Amino acid sequence: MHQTFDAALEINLLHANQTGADHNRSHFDEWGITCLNLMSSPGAGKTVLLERTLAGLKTQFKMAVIEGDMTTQLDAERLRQFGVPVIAINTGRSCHLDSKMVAGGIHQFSHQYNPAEFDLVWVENVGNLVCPAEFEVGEHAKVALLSVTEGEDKPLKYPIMFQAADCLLITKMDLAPYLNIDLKKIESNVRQMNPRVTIIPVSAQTGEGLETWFQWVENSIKAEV
Ligand SMILES: Nc1nc2c(ncn2[C@@H]2O[C@H](COP(=O)(O)OP(=O)(O)O)[C@@H](O)[C@H]2O)c(=O)[nH]1
Ligand SMILES: [Mg+2]
Repeated sequence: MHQTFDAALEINLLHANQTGADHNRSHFDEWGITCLNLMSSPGAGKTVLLERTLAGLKTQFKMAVIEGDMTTQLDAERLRQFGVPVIAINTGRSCHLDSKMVAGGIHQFSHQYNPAEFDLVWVENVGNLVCPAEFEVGEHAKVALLSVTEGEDKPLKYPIMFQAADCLLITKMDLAPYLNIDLKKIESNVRQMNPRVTIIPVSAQTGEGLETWFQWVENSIKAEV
């Protein structure tokens, strides 16, 4: 009985969220902005990757960030040092951003800046390998990060995230030599969940794979204009 009620509630919740996400996307489309949603477990390297990406692509694209964290402005403050608009959203007890929260961020962004001047809005989602994959926020593509320290089995244990991803970054590749980790196994587990995903091994520390990642970002922007 309870299960039926919970399932109906969840369907309604996701449906309302989807409507909001479509609305957010229509704003981005109207302004010619591509929106990319970064998702991973806490500490996989989203903010450091964003730091490297903001620095690496700043001459090519005008970018802004919507930064989701349960509490604190710590990541937002780190990213503001790169001279881009950063809209911080604190989700409180919620373990993911939803489309309504991001709508609030978009509202703030479009009042403070001229959105038509921007090419790319990054969303850094709350660190969580489950819920963010289910709640679209209006992004054009989803980027999941899995660090080499998390183990080969995570794509099998958290399938929704890996099924939803358009691009999967295997992060912290510089640490791989120190770990007992089978990279081929990570890749085949990811492929088992999602045969069409683009997989890019990267290290924000050494710069490995970043050119390939930047190229993927550039192609996503072109695909949307
Ligand atoms: N060795 C190494 N450490 C990294 C790399 N990327 C991130 N880190 C470290 O991982 C920790 C978490 O990174 P952060 O970007 O804050 O992760 P987030 O929680 O996903 O945003 C920090 O101590 C980073 O310095 C990397 O490529 N190599
Ligand atoms: Mg972060």
